[in-house]
Amino acid sequence: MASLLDTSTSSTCEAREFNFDGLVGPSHHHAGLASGNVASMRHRGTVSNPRLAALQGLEKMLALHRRGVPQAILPPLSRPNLRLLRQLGFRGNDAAVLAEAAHADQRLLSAAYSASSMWVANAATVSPAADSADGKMHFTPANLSAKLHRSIEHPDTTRLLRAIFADPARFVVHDAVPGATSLGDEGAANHTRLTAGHGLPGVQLFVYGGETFGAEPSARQRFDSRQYDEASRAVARLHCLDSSRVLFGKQSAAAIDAGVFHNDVIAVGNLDTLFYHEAAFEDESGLIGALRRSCEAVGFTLRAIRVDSREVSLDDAVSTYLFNSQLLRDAQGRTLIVVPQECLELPASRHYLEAISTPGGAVDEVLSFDLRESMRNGGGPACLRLRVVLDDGQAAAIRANVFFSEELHARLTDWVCRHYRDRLLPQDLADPALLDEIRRALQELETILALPGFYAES
Ligand code: SUG
Repeated sequence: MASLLDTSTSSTCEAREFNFDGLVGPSHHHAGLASGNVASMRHRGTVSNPRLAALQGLEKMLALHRRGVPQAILPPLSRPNLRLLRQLGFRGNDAAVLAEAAHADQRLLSAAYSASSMWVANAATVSPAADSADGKMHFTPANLSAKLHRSIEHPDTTRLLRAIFADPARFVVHDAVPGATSLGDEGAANHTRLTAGHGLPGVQLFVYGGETFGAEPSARQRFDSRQYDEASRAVARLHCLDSSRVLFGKQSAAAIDAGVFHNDVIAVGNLDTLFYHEAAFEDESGLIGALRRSCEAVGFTLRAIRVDSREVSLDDAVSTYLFNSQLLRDAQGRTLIVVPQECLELPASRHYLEAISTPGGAVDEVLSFDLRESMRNGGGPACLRLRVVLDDGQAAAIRANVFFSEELHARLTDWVCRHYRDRLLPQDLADPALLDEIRRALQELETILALPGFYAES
């Protein structure tokens, strides 16, 4: 078999990066569960539209698929998570458990019903085979231990990834890193891979906010870190990465306090390019210098696009999610930047995007999407996708019907329109009819996606 490290490989061995987008689940609502995430906190208790949320996500997938960007889908996890509520001492049949939980604390019910698995950038960290000493692709599901509603995701995420990436000769899906606060791991949202080509060896940058064995955060820090250095280091070891091609960088405390709860709110990389705000890292020049040297050692030159605060302030970066964009190369080799429409509504980010997309600029085209339902919970275009580099053999080994097509889009749109409500408030979650509606929907979904039994086991 030709090695992926071989740049002269035939086209059958050429690797492409797939964006696996999270399909928004039918219980999407705004519960304000994520302190440190200013959009989530601001929209607590407001009415959501799960149907629109799912359709907005599908619209983005379709548009990128039509541009020739390899696109796939990850289904939502089963909700409500009754296992959580039973573990917390609520008893009786399912309806009784929901009623008791609603009576005790509405937020527990919201946690059990949260559709947060849609933000699949937090599902796992992924390392392509080209970077791993054993020549396999590695996944480590994120423990998401910082927030209750997210900490319950990883057992089912692990099952899901093992069901999709099932071939043990090609894929390794690890267990999540143990879930202490000081081992918090939030997955690919804090991880960027830089490379000259998706199938070629790359440099992996892990960004953390907290230090497992460091001092307590100073009293001046407003929000806690969600990603810890030792969790990132564990993932790098699990993935059999070459330590000379791995870097660990610290987020700036100012960024976390401004609402950068994941590094992908302030930086995004693609191929040889890192697009970031000057306030992203604690030691910007040290980190970018080290990154440049690592990229040179692998054989390519880092293209760093740095945005300073006079161009776009830190607060504007957080409110527009300019950096939570997807930087993509389309089938014609053009560079696209996929942004939420909020970026075009604020003059600073709009002017910035206009400037970089003029002829000869860093990008060829700006694509904006209305993702407002997800944005109200702090999830932009980049949060909604997990990047997975696959060569033809790896792609062929995936039996689930998760690769995007016009047909899959049509089937999922029809499925969403038949099963999803168009209005949901946190207090509606106590309605036992919602549980039945969601169960029926998910049962049908596992057939559409050829993932037999996935929801039955949840
Ligand atoms: O973990 N929001 C998610 C948003 C995740 C965004 N992901 C990335 N940046 N990659 C979070 O904070 C809000 C749920 C609520 O409040 O109902 C929430 O979980």
